[in-house]
Amino acid sequence: GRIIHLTDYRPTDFVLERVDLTFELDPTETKCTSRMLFHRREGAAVDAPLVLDGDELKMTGLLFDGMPMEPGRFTEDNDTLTIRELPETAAFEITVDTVINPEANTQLMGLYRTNGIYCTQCEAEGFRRITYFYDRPDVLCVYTVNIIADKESCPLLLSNGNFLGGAGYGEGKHFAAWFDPHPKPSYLFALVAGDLGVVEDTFTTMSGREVALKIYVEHGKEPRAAYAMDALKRSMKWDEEVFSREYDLDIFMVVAVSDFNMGAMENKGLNVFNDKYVLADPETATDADYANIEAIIAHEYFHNWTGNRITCRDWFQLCLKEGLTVYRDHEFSADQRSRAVKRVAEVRHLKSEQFPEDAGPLAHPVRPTKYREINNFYTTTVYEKGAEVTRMIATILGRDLFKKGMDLYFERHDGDAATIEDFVKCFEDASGRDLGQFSLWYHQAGTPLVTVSSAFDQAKGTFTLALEQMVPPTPGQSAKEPMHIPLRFGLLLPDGSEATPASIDGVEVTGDVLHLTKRKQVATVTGLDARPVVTLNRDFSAPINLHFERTPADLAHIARHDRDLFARWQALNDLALPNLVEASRNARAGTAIAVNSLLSDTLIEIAADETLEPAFRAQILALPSEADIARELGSNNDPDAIRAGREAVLAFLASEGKALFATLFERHDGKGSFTPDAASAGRRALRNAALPFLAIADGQPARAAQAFADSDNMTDLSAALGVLAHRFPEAEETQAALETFRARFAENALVLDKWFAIQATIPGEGALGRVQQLMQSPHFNAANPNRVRALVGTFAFSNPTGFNRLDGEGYRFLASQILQIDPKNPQLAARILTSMRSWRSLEGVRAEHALNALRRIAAGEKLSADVADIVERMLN
Ligand code: HT7
Ligand code: ZN
Repeated sequence: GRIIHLTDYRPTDFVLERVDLTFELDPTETKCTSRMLFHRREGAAVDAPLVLDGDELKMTGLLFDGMPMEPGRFTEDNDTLTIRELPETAAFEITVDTVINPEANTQLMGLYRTNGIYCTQCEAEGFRRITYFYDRPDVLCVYTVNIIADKESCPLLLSNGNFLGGAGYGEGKHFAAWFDPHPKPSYLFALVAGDLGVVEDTFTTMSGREVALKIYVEHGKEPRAAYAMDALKRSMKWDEEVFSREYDLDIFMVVAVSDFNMGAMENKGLNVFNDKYVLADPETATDADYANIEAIIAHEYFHNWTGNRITCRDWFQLCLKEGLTVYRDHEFSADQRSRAVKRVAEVRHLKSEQFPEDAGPLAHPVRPTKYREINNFYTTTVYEKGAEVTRMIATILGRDLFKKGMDLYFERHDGDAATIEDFVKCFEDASGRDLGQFSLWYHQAGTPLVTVSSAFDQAKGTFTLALEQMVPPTPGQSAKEPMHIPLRFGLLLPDGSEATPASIDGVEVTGDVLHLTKRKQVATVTGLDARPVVTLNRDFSAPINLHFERTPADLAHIARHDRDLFARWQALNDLALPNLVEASRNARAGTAIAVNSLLSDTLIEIAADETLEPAFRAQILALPSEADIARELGSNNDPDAIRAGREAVLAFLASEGKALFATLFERHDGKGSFTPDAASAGRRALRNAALPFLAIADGQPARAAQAFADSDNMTDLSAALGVLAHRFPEAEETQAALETFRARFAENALVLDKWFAIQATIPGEGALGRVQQLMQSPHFNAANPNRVRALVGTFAFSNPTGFNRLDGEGYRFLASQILQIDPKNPQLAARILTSMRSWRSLEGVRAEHALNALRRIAAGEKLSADVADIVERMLN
């Protein structure tokens, strides 16, 4: 494929005023008629042709102002339809007829069928698989959609906007018409037709308009959509209260489908969801599932303003809608739950997903400048780092000026296809602050490293903090400029209270934010009686790596006393990580492993602290993962040694804290009526964080088996099954529990995905054989993306020792899977392949095997652009 550059952007030669679409649905021969009204853009060349996008289309008719187009006036090639000799100024109508085979569409882009339901996915470039069109985000127009289909199999006919009307249509058929008054780009188009159940409610907006809310799910699953509906209403209310955003149609619909490439899609007024992010009840969904549903329902709803009303000029601006909308859904969840616990979870996710991306061959700026396949840029960098960049604007400006900037953005750009520059300008204009240097966060890839040292002069009462920043080189960017890094900080005194210094010089400080802007800076703090302990990057105010040599005693002090709960978690993490790294080195060298007693004491003390919320204490007990340790080690990694070192530390903690873990496990017994709220979820989380330690201390599966038998909700049940499977894979109890679970949930695809994922993450050499065996199971379905992700994806992403086998079999297995998935669903194949993005940080033998596997993929015949792009970047 061709490389697309940001600098090549130019507007279309023609303006599309409106489009009328008519679909006659059929499983294998759907007819689509598109009538488009165009006029030549002012300033466009008088002989410029109209060039429309297409992908694998079969065109059966082409009209110009209602008359068949003469063959000499148009050309069709692989991906374009070009029409010449068009009017200089007058408006004209082009009608295109196409025939589509939804049944054969395994890519799940464009119009496809899933469980008998017709459904579309148009972002980023799926609309061109339906008809020839200006399939780009800066072409906005109003849509009328007519849908004709078999009445019996498709009682439900949905599209964007407001319902105009419907009627019978010949024998056994009917039709429905929809009109969306809000101009939109083609990627927000949606059509759904089929036979589904519905959950209905209403929402009265801030100006008193009543909006009909409908969530469509498979018949019989309606009760499982209640939580999603509740989350939707809370999202609508929150967006009014916090961002002053009101919904703008008479109806808002959500449809859940079981075959979907991503989480969900924000089509105007008609969101389409992976059913995993809609369906929940206590028996089948975990607390994590509930939290995800809440976040994703909110995310897609929030797109109505950040994405739909204000959209992107081109796909390079993807973070304009995604980074901002993730920031908004993070804030929503923080308000609905515990802010600190939510922040810990966000940072854990950022560090485990985005930091490795930014440190490897797939690193790219939040706003890239070139791409080969846009589907590969729906990345954690665009989404999660993009959200962190938005958060930093809020941190630098403060709450009120941030709100003023957002208000200005909505006012100034409503109805626009905007850019990141437009967005940043709103905050500059609202605050008067220059964000020029700050904007480097959008343009420079790589996680900045901030190195800090400190000194205290008792005689003078001054404290100095020397800060140095470095942004590592990334593909295509070798030299970097210093960034504007906002660091929330505090100075803790020996009694845990906070010092108020007389002055701070050398670095700009606003409130509790220190603005690092140069490569090297020294902050001098005066007026201190005692040496303070510096707490830095509170709330993870900047997405950086921080190297700050601090004693375990100082870290324990922060972990015990900081008023920022997040900083307390971070300090304990910073105390644990070097210990785990050291343990891994010892395990590799065959030398003795020791655990710092300050680590075990502080960890046990905080986990026992009843004044702290259980969810936070559960986060404290979840030590840095094997992947976290690998990242800290950086290179020449041996996943087996990392695991062995971490296991030794866990064993020590399990024995030291056994009494506490037993208390936590028993006290927070999950029995009783289940509610999915954050406080109840926190109690379950703490209990389930204690269980693995107990299993280690017990050395046998009885307690976990009992927990499995006693569980009355999916959170506890799957946690107990996970402990059994991961700690005692060969035990009879485990085999029995796996079979009980399978038999009980054999008809529930989403729960079976958990069964597959738990087994895919059983550590050690035997994992691959188990995964291969599971692929032979009658429950495995290679055509369902959720199932493939649950088994193959989870194995490659989340089983370091199983996947990174020394003999390279894990990589060879993945290569053959990628080559098999790619012809059917390139997006899915490309995404799973990114599990190998850190292959260069493996030790030599494994790295060599990984390289060979990647080469095998690269040599594959007829690779999709998606996979070719990823594999080539990983090899470069
Ligand atoms: N905006 C949505 C992105 C999306 C998508 C992209 C490529 C291929 C399939 C897709 N499904 C959904 C999701 C979101 O961020 O809200
Ligand atoms: Zn989004």
